[in-house]
Amino acid sequence: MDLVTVVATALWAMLPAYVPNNAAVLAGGGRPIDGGRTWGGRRVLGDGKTWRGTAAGTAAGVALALVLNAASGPIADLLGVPAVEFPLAAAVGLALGAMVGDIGASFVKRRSGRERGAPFPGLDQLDFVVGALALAAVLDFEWVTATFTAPVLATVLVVTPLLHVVTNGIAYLIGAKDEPW
Ligand code: CTP
Ligand code: MG
Ligand code: K
Repeated sequence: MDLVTVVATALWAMLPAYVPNNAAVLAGGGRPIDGGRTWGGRRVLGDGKTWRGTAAGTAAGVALALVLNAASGPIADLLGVPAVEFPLAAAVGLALGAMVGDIGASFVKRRSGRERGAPFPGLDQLDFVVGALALAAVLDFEWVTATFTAPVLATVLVVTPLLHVVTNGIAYLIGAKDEPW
């Protein structure tokens, strides 16, 4: 696999996992998933993890995967790389998994005494990657192993934190997000 194919595959295959967090920021609000409950004197998840944000984020990721499937042939031809197609199970796994990974990170943050919005470098940038790949693997193991070869996976782990920093910085600057992480 040449470098262009590796990078194109990594970015394309992760798009349904990248979009949910941003959609959740735009759509978030309403009832928190933890219903305000606490554990050990701290919120289980906090007000930053809501049902509406989670549902909207998941829906946005799955919808994007379907749109990408419709466009993948011509774009792959243009780039001269093999097309990536998302089976529905993989699309749901990537999108919902990204949300679950982010929710899991909030659980860890609250247990370690970090208030809502506090940064946790490393976890903030990769929680959704781990969640997305893990749930996608549960729902469509063959697709994950065929798509995320070692070089593709390595590219994802390097490029995702960079993209996360840039997109969240932009979201902060345009006022969509309270913190730039
Ligand atoms: N959001 C949501 N539901 C989710 C994830 C995010 O409603 N499952 C919305 C919330 O409005 C949240 C915003 O997106 O405040 C930003 O997300 P994030 O940075 O993940 O949450 P934080 O508010 O920083 O909270 P935490 O410290 O728990 O990450
Ligand atoms: Mg945050
Ligand atoms: K987060």
